[in-house]
Amino acid sequence: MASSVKFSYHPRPQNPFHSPEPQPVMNASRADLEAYWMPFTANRQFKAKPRLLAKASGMHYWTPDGRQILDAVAGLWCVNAGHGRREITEAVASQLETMDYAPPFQMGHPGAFELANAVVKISPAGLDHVFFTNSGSESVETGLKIALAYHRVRGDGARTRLIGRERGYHGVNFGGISVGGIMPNRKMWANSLIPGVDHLNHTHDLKANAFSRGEPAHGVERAEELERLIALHDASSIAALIVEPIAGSTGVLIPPKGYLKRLREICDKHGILLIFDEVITGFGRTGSPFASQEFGVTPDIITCAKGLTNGAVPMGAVIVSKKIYDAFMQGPDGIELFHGYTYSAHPTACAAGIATLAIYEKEQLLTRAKSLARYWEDAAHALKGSGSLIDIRNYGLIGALEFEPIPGKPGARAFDVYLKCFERGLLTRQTGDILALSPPLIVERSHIDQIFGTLSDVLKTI
Ligand code: PXG
Repeated sequence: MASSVKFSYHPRPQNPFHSPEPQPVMNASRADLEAYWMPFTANRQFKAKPRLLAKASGMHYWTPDGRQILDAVAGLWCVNAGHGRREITEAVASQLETMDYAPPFQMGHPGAFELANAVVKISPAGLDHVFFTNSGSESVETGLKIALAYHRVRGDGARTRLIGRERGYHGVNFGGISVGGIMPNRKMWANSLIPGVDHLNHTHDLKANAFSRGEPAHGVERAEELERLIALHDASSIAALIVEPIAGSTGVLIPPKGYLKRLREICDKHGILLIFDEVITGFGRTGSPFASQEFGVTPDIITCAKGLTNGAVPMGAVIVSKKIYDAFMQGPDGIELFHGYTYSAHPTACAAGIATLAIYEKEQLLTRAKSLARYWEDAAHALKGSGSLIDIRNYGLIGALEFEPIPGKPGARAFDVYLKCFERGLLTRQTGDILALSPPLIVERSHIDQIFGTLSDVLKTI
């Protein structure tokens, strides 16, 4: 049966920065939804019963029929300064009017250099060069390519092997799914994954660590897996290890105490580069600008995206150490890295990034999670005991609830919770039987109360 979908907000409001009143523009039938092949979505299920968002401001979305939805996931871990920030809109509009596009190869524009400097300013000491991409996935491919090329330009070209981790998510391109550790993202392309990749075990251990607050106490020994893989392959064949400091997509897996430090030590001992994929943890999510600073472990390369532009314009970045950059700046003058994108450092994205970082600084948002972390943690753990919960975990302004799966129906319970939350005006993110939470960093205590109050109500129904 065709369902009718109303898009009741005018996509281009008269006032360029805010639409005072919703203006109906179209009614879409089921057929109108067909052409768009939605990413990471159950298309048929969705199109039979769509969930649409039409407007956003601050901590909230609105559905086309005007229902207000509290955003407990910052869009998709990216709208860290909250929705509809006028400073970003104005910067983007003004950039488009001044110069819409500039070629990034053998040419530059001021915004690219300004944004790179602004990123370096908040990066861990020693990470001081920035390569721009258009997404987290491209940042990962770029980071892996830089790591491989780094060893080669130094005359250590036998280091071709990459190490990832089970349950790691590094985007959807071939390098990223190869080092990534999510079965459905890999199995269709099993024969096309890049060769010479191995994986550490993931660190999730419910038996030892369920209901931990912050970093779990048990599991530092899992870092020794890296020594085992080195013994198997020999360090001289390994270029880099890539891990998310906190694994986001596979359900918020917080690193055990001391684990990341130990990985750094082992990498140092064997000349292996350490890449932190901070696409989610970057830009204030943990209470520091990057998780690297939060956990006191400096990688050689950081990959990031999302919060860099507050989600307003697609953009990613790869931040590398001086050691790495300098290794390429040797030999005869010429192109040092045969890599880049038509839209690397796109002027519009740079304008959005500069405005975003200015907001973060002015409002101290990159450390705001620290001051709210305890309140957030207490509110999350107050749910303990209700609704089939087998774990609650948290760090900074990240949280996750894990549910006992319904036998034979993995993911169904958390999806049910996700749908019921949405019906009650709360946007969360479901992955397997885990519900992830990561509100914009402008979140207030009253929003936190509402998030966990709604969850508490929903958990009584499952
Ligand atoms: N690395 C990490 C650590 C990510 O979290 C990417 C790379 C890829 O970024 P792009 O911009 O190419 O999507 C991500 C993306 C979820 C979810 O459900 C998380 C992401 C994407 C989609 C869903 O938590 N993170």
